[in-house]
Amino acid sequence: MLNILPAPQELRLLGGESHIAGGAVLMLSQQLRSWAPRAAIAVEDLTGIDSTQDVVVTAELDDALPPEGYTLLVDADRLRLRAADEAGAYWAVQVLHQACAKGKVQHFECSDSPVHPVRGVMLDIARHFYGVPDIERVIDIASSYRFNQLHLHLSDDQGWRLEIEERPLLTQRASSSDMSGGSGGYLSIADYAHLQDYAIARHVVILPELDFPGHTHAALMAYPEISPDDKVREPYLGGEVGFSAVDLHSDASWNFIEDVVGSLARRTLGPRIHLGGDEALTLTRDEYVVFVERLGRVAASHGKELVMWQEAAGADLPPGSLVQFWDPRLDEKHLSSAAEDPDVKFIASPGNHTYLDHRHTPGDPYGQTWAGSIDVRQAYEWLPADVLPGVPASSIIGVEACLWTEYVTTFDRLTAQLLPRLPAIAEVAWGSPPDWDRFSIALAAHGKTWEAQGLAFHRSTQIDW
Ligand code: TNX
Repeated sequence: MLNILPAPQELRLLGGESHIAGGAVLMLSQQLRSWAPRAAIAVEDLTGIDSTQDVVVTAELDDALPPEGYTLLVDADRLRLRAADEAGAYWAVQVLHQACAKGKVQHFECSDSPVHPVRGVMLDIARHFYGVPDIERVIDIASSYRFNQLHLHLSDDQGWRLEIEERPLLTQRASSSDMSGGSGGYLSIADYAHLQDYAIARHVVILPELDFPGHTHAALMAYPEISPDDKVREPYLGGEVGFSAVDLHSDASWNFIEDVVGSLARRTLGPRIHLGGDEALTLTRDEYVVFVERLGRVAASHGKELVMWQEAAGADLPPGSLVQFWDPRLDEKHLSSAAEDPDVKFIASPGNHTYLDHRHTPGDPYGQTWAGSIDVRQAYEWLPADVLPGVPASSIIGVEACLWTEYVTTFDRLTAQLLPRLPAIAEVAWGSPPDWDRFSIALAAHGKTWEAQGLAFHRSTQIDW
C-alpha cells in the first residue's frame, strides 16, 4: 500500500522498493528549478539517505496533460516526473513525500489530475482569532492534501480581523475581543501579504472574505454611521447570527464598502474575493437582491471575480461569479435558477458533509449540530452533483471544507476538527475514485504522521488507528 491521500486517479505498484538517494533528490530539484521553482524547493525536504544515485532522473513539462495533472514513475532505474504545469509538479512532489517512508520508496507508477479546479479550506478567524503561525500550519496541512485555496473569513459580528488602511477604526475598535472573552487580534497589511506569499509558495491561493450586508456588528461598532440606527455598540460575544446589517442605502455605507472592498481587492493576489451575503435575516428578499447586485458591481469595478454564499443565487451577479452552496435547508429554487445562467459556477460546501465545526459524533462535547454530526465516513461518502439541487455537475467547479470557530478556542481543537475529516473532503474535491476500505487504511497511516508531527486529531472509531 502507498497510502496516498487524496488517492491519485490511477496508481499501480510495480513491486520492489528503493532507497531514496540524496543525489536523485538533488537532480530532481535541479530539473524542476527552471519551470516549477516551488516544486524544486519542496522536493529538497525529501531526505536522501546517501549521496550516490544510479537512477535516471527526469522532470518535464508536458502540456498534453490536464490542468494540475502529473505522472510519476519510480522504479529501480528511473525517477520520472511529468506535469502539465507548475501546480501539477508541486502536487507530484507532495505525492512523493507521502510515498517515501523512512528513506525508502516502493516502486510505483501513477497518473493523476483533479476533477475540481477549486479545492478549498475555509477558516473563520473572526469568532476566534488565529494568527500567522497557526494559519501557516493550516496552509501546510491543506497543501499536503492538494487543496489549492484557503478561504479566510475575516469579518463577522464578533470581530474585524484585517487591517484596512483607509478605515483604521475597524481594527482599533473592533478586533480586540473574541467569543471566549479573549483579546482577539487581526492580520496587519504586512501579515496578509506574508500569508499570501507563504500560501502561493505552496500553490494555495488565499480567498479573503468580508461579509456583507449581515454579520456586520463589528463594522457597525467601529463606524456607527454605516448602521441603520446610529446606535453605539459594544463588542458582541454571543453566537447568534442574522441580527446585524449595514444601512442598505446610505452614502456612508457605500463609501465604506467602496473603501474596504477596494483595499481588499488591491492587496489580494488571487483573482477572487468573497463578499459573504449569508444570513441577512433582517432584509426582505427584494432588499437583499438589490444590495448584492450593487455589491457585485463594486467587486467587478475593482477587477476581482466575486464569490458569494448561496443566498445570492438568483441575483444578477457579474460574469464569472461563484455561488457557494452551504445550507441544504434553504430554498432550492434560487439555486436552480442560478444554474440556468452558464456564467455562474458553484462551490459545494454542504453543511452536512463539509462543515468541520460540527461534532464528529452526537456525544462530542463541542461543536455545532444544526446539520447533524459529521463523522469521517459522512465527510467521505458524497458527490457534489448529488447534493446541489438542480445544478449540473459541469457547473460545480469547486468543493470547500469550512471551519467556523464559534466553538474552536485553541489550535489543538482546530486541528482536531480538521483531522481526520479534511483528507476525506480532499478526496471528494480531487475526485479520487471512491473506495472507503482503501481510504480508511490510508487514513490510519496518516494518523501516525499526525502523531509524529504533534497534530491533535479526532480518533474516530470508524478507523482502525
Ligand atoms: C452558518 S455557513 C454560517 C456561519 C456559522 C455557521 C455555523 C454560513 C455561510 N454562515 O455564520 O458560523 O453556520 O455552522
